[in-house]
Amino acid sequence: MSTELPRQPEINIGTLGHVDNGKSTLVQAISGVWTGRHSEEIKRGITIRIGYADAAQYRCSLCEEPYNYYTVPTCPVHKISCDFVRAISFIDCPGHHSLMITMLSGAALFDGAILVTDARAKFPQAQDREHLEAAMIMGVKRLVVAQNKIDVVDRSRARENYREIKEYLRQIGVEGVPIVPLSAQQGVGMEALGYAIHKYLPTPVRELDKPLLMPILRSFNVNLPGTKALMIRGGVVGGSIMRGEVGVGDEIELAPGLPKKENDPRAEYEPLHTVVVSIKAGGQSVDKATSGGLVGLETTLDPALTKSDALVGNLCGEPGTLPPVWRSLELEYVLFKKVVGVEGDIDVRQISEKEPLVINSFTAVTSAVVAKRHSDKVQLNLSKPICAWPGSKVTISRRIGTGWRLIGYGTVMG
Ligand SMILES: Nc1nc2c(ncn2[C@@H]2O[C@H](COP(=O)(O)OP(=O)(O)O)[C@@H](O)[C@H]2O)c(=O)[nH]1
Ligand SMILES: [Mg+2]
Ligand SMILES: [Zn+2]
Repeated sequence: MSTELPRQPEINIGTLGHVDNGKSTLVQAISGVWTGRHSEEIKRGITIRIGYADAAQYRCSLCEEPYNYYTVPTCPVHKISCDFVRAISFIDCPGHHSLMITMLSGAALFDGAILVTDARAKFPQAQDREHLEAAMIMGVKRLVVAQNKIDVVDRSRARENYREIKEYLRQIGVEGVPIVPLSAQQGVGMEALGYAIHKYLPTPVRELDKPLLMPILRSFNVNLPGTKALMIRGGVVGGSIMRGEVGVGDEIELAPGLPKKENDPRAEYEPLHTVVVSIKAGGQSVDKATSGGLVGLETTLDPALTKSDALVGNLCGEPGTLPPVWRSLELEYVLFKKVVGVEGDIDVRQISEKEPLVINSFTAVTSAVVAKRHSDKVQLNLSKPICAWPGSKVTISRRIGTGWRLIGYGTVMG
């Protein structure tokens, strides 16, 4: 079930929190969409890719605040039709601790976030902390906490856990965040969550007059095998618009593009220039799209170039306005004192020369080797180039145990 949206979503709300806390269940309870649609994810029961689900918010004029927000147009209590408030889009991040890198590429697109916690577990669990850190580095300023699974704890545990959450948020300097006790699975407390989303995750002011900037999160070949030449659709790229807008017929550029020698990531990269043929936003065909939700652009590119997520991590924008492309990157960096994404107390050791790291920049992920380090600056050789402005932030992850863990962040130097 996916309800028809009256409009393109206007805000991206990310989910944060430890695996199995109920992020995907919560998104499903609000939107009706189970984001782990891929067969492998269904088999393993965890979200692997970043999932999207859209929902509309409605307000009943007779229901009492804060229990007056619904995701259906008719109030289930009063059976009257509600006022449309706005359409929202959820970016559901993968839960598993080994998928931090994937989580980071989604976090770049969050306008606000819901931290989903498990009332049974002592807060914070390892990925609660790691996701919170990541969101703060990525500049996510607005947060709502969904204190989930209150159906399986007693009142005193629910209260104790509420205090754990409050105290931790205070310690890390995150103030004025609502904590909504609920059960996503039982659908209890969801109207109050709707109210908190409306009140604490407002739609940001958009820079519509700036040139288009859209980090790419998906790319596909939408043609079925054996499609006749005349019927072939151009390559499709999907992402979320950070600023500006895009219209059918617009010329766009994708950078860094693709390696000049096919399938050789060591080769020099070349940006792609193309034209937008059609646009999908909020599940509908539109002539123009702007920020909010996943936007799909059909282009005149050869679909072979966009197949199987080949262009994920590219920046899409108005030609000539995209940032420089870097193969070797100099960063001013800050490391955390402790590794946040693991249980226990592990110090983050200094970065050393020749060490392999992973860098996330917008939706791009690349492995890197440390070429040089002196005090708080590091020079990295990237396995794949990235497109980023001097001054823009990237996250730094290191292999610890079985996965890549967030250990700090850097600022691109010009
Ligand atoms: N008892 C209870 N179980 C829940 C609740 N929400 C989610 N779950 C269960 O917790 C497990 C993990 O949920 P999921 O949404 O996949 O977690 P995610 O890894 O954070 O996306 C599933 O078995 C859910 O059915 C809840 O409110 N109460
Ligand atoms: Mg999930
Ligand atoms: Zn009502």
